[in-house]
This record gives sequence, structure tokens and C-alpha cells, in this order.
Amino acid sequence: NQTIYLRDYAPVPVTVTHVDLSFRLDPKATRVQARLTCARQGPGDMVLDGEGLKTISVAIDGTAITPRIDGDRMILTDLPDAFLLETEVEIAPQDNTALSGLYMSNGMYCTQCEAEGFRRITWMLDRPDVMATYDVEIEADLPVLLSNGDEKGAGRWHDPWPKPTYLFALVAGNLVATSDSFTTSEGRDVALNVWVRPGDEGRTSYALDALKRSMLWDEKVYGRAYDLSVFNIVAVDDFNMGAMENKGLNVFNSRYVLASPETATDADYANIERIVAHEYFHNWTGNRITCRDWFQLCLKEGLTVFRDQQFSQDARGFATQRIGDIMTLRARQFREDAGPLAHPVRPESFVEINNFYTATIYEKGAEVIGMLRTLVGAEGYDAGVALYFERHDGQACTIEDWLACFAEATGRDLSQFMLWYRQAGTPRLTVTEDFNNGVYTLDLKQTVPDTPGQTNKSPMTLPLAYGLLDATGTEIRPTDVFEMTDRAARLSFNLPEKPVLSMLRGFSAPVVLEFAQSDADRLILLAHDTDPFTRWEAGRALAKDRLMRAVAEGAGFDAGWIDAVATLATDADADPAFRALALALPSEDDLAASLHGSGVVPDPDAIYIARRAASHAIATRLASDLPGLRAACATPGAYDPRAEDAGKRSLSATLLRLQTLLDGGAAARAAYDAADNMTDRMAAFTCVLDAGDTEVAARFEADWQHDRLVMDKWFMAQVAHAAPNDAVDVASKLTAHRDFDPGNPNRFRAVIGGLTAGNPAGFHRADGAGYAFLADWLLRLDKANPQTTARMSTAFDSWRRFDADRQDLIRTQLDRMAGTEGLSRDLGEMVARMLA
Ligand code: BAL
Ligand code: ZN
Repeated sequence: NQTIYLRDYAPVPVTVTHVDLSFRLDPKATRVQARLTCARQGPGDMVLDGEGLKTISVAIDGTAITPRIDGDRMILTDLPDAFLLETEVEIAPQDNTALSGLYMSNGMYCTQCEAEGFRRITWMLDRPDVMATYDVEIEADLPVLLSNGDEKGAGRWHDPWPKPTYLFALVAGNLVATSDSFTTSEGRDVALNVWVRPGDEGRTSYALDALKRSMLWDEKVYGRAYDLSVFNIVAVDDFNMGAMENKGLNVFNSRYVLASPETATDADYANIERIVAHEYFHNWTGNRITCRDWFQLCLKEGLTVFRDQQFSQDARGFATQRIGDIMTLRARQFREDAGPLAHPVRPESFVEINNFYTATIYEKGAEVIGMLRTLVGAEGYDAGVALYFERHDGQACTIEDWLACFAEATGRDLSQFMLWYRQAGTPRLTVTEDFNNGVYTLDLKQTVPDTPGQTNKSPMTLPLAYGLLDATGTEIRPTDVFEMTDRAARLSFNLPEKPVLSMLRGFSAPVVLEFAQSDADRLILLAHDTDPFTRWEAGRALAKDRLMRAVAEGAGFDAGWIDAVATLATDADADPAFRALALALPSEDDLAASLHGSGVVPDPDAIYIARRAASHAIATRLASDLPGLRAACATPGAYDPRAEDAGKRSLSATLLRLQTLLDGGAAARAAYDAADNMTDRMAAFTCVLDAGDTEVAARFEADWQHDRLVMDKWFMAQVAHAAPNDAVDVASKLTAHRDFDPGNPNRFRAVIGGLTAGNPAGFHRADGAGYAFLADWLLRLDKANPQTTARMSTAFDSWRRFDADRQDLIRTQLDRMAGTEGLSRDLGEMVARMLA
């Protein structure tokens, strides 16, 4: 397996400017004819990519040739300056279990070409810096035939916007559309369609509404209008990713399209809104301006995540959205950054690019854009983005191109900022405070930890937003941003008394903050801070201290902390969504990481027990309040997915979980029976499972076995909410269920991910049964679907945190996988990196 390096990038000697494709669809023998208009742009041969293709014919300018085919490459030599390359190949979509290229899902043909799936359809220069216009003709005995661009007749499509292969899409099947229209700010009438399988059309309205709101938002906030006469979204059941931004023809995992109050939770609605927006926003940040090579993936993904986060903040409220995004960043990206899979936001090498659709590229990539905006200011950001669109429309670009626009538009030197793209690892910011003789001093130190292949790192630019409060909680210094550029810095303030520091407001830089702040100060912040993130963070820090002490020293939970939690839980003036977030204890994985970071070997069982004990102490303190607090969360009228109601349901679910610890699940059983929407039903279902009552699972199944998306929830919940000692057995039993189809990534993730991510104490069972279970399934799925397998293998990435016995058990499984013959490039690379 060959490593590919950024430093080796070179443009192609011969490019393709137009692609003409004819498809004759057949499950076992689809014929693809390609006519590529080629043009020389430098000296050298033309090397085309093709994988698993049966080549029928090849011709140059009408003359048949016998090309040199070397594995997955076709090498053409002695070429003229301009020519037409014609090929015909045969492929078998029905046998394509990797779900990359052209494949079938429930009788429907669909494609997934990012990153390198196009080469599984036909011979082509399958790389993002080759941008071509497309004409596509589809022949099949199916009512709906879709491709990119504008429709030119039945099954004929023309895409006038030059695009790379990864944005190509084709869909054919028996589908029905929910349709609407949108007139752009430029006066273009756009037909909007959400295509689904017959029977699902009653669950499309939210996605369609989210699409229209996204189109309007991008016009208003970024000045970007849509550029074709139609925008199609198609829901597909078997899909490796969440969704895909193919030009004019977005293909979505059906779980991120279909929603009804009866079948989707508030979290599903929020995800649909966010992902519809994300894919739509790619039309400019990704499609009109794309990446020069796959090392620049964050150019489109980090920026587009940042844009979808802005959109969701506008749609759902800044505070809870930002806190939720930070929780995701820490849970996924900080974990990645702290382990063997750490890599820079712009990696410098890879074996399999599909392994780099990571939290670092996406979520950290978005934080980097957020920091850039903080550093250059809102106006500077708008000016830089405008210059980027103006200068690079239609091009395949690099991070250097992107940053140059901001340097030029604002006059700022961004060379140190570039380190955020180059250096992996989460910086640690240590803060110490001192108050003496009316002078308050802050000493700041930053270090960037070593990561695979990178040591002795340089200090980064850290935009540190902070404010100061007095002892009564009144803000005495509003938010200011200190730009830290050195390893150490000192800030001093003349003040009559020691203030309370509100540090890293809005999580202005993605760092691990080490600051031994007093409980008294944290309590003031939790009660009074003006910044929602630092307010929430103060509560989280109080909880984390206690939980870590409970795990490491067996310490109990002090009444002062429990009282503070109870005060917030019962504060009727506070936003319910914020109260729900503030009541949530740090996750088991978060605690394991923090314990490891502080030199304590984390014991997954002790962490599970400590969290449960803390919840029990909070529940006991709130016992008499719980029914009334829950009643106050009621949302009268029909279910509405809006954030305000979702916040109330979220708080209600949190309170029900506490109540379950006291009443053995009685209230949860009643709530399950009373639920009239899936959010409340799932909250109650999981609480009943937590109480050890598995009979409810049979009822749930009887009610919902006809609905695949709801059944994914059923599969996952049973594993995630099993007692830790039972979780592996529950997961194992579910893999024998008649509806467990490992070939469906959603179902595979529900059961296997339900264990690895949803039930950490169960996964880390001391006898290693969880590790063996995961490795067995990875080896099994790897033969069919390497992408999803490799992604699921990241459950092992934190293995060096644990005790020697667990490390031995995990290493045995990693070694076993590494030694398996025929391992995919995807899983092979992941295992090798985790073992390195
Ligand atoms: N480009 C892959 C899916 C997404 O990030 O939108
Ligand atoms: Zn994306």
C-alpha cells in the first residue's frame, strides 16, 4: 500500500475538459461509454484511473487502440495536443457492496464518487484538479433517471459548471418527489425536489423547508446564489456517509432526510437541518471552488462546517448550538488529536484518503475558520471571503490560496496562523493567576504536544477571548481578545480586588485549558457569566473535578456542588436547553481522557459507577422537584421540532433519567405509554432499558418493525443501554436478529457503534469480549465495505490510555487484524497507524 505525499503534487500533463457519458443500466452488466475531450497542458503521458472495470474498448480520435493497463491505471503515450478518448466498460452495480462508485440500494441505482469512486464507474483522471463539463445519458427501464446539472430530456442531463469527478452523480429508480420552487436573488427559478421511495413521501417536508431556508441564508449572509434550474436531493438507505454534495444532485443517507414527529427525534430534525444546509453550502464552498488535491480537503469541509454551524446558530440559537458543537469537537476531535490517529488539519501524507474524512478535517477545520474570523474581525472575514469567491471561482485551490485572500484583504500576516493547518495536536494552555497589591496578573503558557511524526512544535496564534467579573458576578471587564503568539505571556490589570476570570469565552481557540480555578469562582461564573459557553464550562469543570476524584480516590459528592446543580435545574428563568446541557455530566470517554491526561489510568467500570453515583446524588437531592419540573417542560399542542420545544423535551428527558434512578423506571414506563412523538418515546424507552426492563424492547419492535430508521434506534438503544456486563451479549444476540444486515452501514453502526461508543464500560469489559466482538465484525465487514469498517475501527484508537491487561487484549486484536491476509487498504492503514 503506497503512501501519497502532498510534496509530490504535480498537475496532470493532459487534462479533460468535457465528459460525455452514456449509461445502459443493468444490475449485473451496466455498460458505460465515455467520450473524454482531452487537452495537453504539459509534457508527459496520460495516466487514467480505473478500478474493477471490464474494459470493452478504447479509441483515440475514432481509432481503436489496445492501451497499456497496469493494475488500476491505463497509460496512454504519444498523444496529440487535443483529442477525443472513447472508452466502453462493463460494471456490476449489484455486486458493489463497498457503496463506492455505482451501486444498488433497494432496487435503486445510485453513486458515491467522493473521494475516488468515479474510477469504479469508468476510466478517468479521477482527481479534483481535473474539472470538466458533463453530458450524461441514462438508459434504463425505470421512471426516474437523474444526474447533475439541468435536464435536457428524459434521462439526458447537461452540467455546464466544470466539476471534478467526485461531484458526479447518477440516480435511477422508482422514486417519488416532494417538490417546491425557489427564486434566487438573481431571478433564477429553481425547481426543488426531494426524491424518496414510494411510501416515504410524507416525511420529506422538513428537509425541503431546510433547503429553502439554506438557500435564502446563503444569499443573505454570504451573497451566494444557486446556479442551476433544478436542485435534487435523493434519500438512499445504504450510504457510507451522511450525505454528498454532488452538483445539483445531492445524495443523502435516508436518516438525514426522512422525518416525521412519529419517527424522528429532535436530534434527527436538527441533523437534517444542519446536513441539508451543509450539502447545499458546498455548492459554493467545494463545488464552484474545489480542492486542488485531497490534502486540501479541509478547504471545503472546514469552511462548510463553519458555515453550517453559523446557519444552525441563526436557526436554533447561538448558545446551545455553540455548546453542542464544542461538545462534539471535544468528544471526537480532541480524542483523535490525543491518540495515534492524530493528523494536521491539512495532512501531508495518506495511504487511503477515505480515512481522512475525520473530525480533525471537519470540526477542527471549522474551528480554524472561526479563529481566523476572530482574528481579522467580522468585516475582515467578509472581505477575505468575497475576495476568495471573486478570485477563485471555477478553480481547484489550496489552503495557501484561501489564506492569501485574508492576508491581502486585511493586511494581516497570517504565516504563524498557517501552523493551525500544519501542526497536529491540541495545544495546552496553562493559566495561573495572582492578585497582589491591587495588581491582578495572569500568566499564560502554551505547549503543543508531540503527535505521530511531529515533535518540537512552534507556538501557535491563540485568539483568547476573556472577561472579568467581580465577586458579586457583575462583569467589570467585557470580552476582550488577547492574541497570544509566544510560548508564554503575561497580562496585568490594576483592580481593587481579585476578579473572577472568565477565560476562553465562546471557546475562542480549540485548546485544552489547564486552570485550577477555585470552586467559589466557578460557582460565580455558573450563576452569572455573560458568556454562555464559559458559564456552562464552569459547571462542567465543577462536575469533572468531582467525578475524577470519585474515580481516582473514591471521593464522595459534596453538598455544595449538588446544591449548585439543583439550583440550576430548578431555575425556571433559565433556558431549558441550557439547563439540560448543564445537567449532563461529562461523558465516560471524556472522563477517561481527562484521567489519562492527569496521569491516572482510567478504569471504565469505576467511571461508569462514579457517574451513576453522581446522577443518583443529584436525583436524590431533586427528588420531590422532579415531577413538577418535568410537568413544566410540557409543550402543549402538536409536536413542533423548533428549538424552543426541543429544549424543553431535552430537559424533560434529563429529568426523567434522574427520576428513573429513584423509581426503578415507573415514571419512564408511563412516559413511554403516553409518548406521542419519537423524541419522548426514545427518551422513555432508553430510561426503561436503563432500569433493566427489557420487556419494553419487544413492544417497541412490534410497533416499529416496519420502519428501518426507527429500528436502527431500537438496535442501538438496546446495546447502549444494556448493563455493562451484558452489553457484548446483547450486541452479539442482535447481530443474529433477522433484521440485522451488516451491509447496511446505518444498521452496522447502530449495533457495533452502540457498543463501542454508546456503552464504553461494556465495550471495555475486562475479559476483552468487547474487543474480540469488534475485531470479528471488522474483519467480516472489511471484505464487503472497507470504508465503513475503517471508520468503525477508530473505537480502538484510545487503547493506550488503559491498563496493561486491557492494552494487551486490544493489541492482540489489532495484531490479529494486521496479520489477516487480504485486509483492505482502508483498514490496513488504520490498524498500522494505531499500532505504530
Ligand atoms: N463531502 C462528503 C460529505 C460532506 O462532507 O458533505
Ligand atoms: Zn462536507
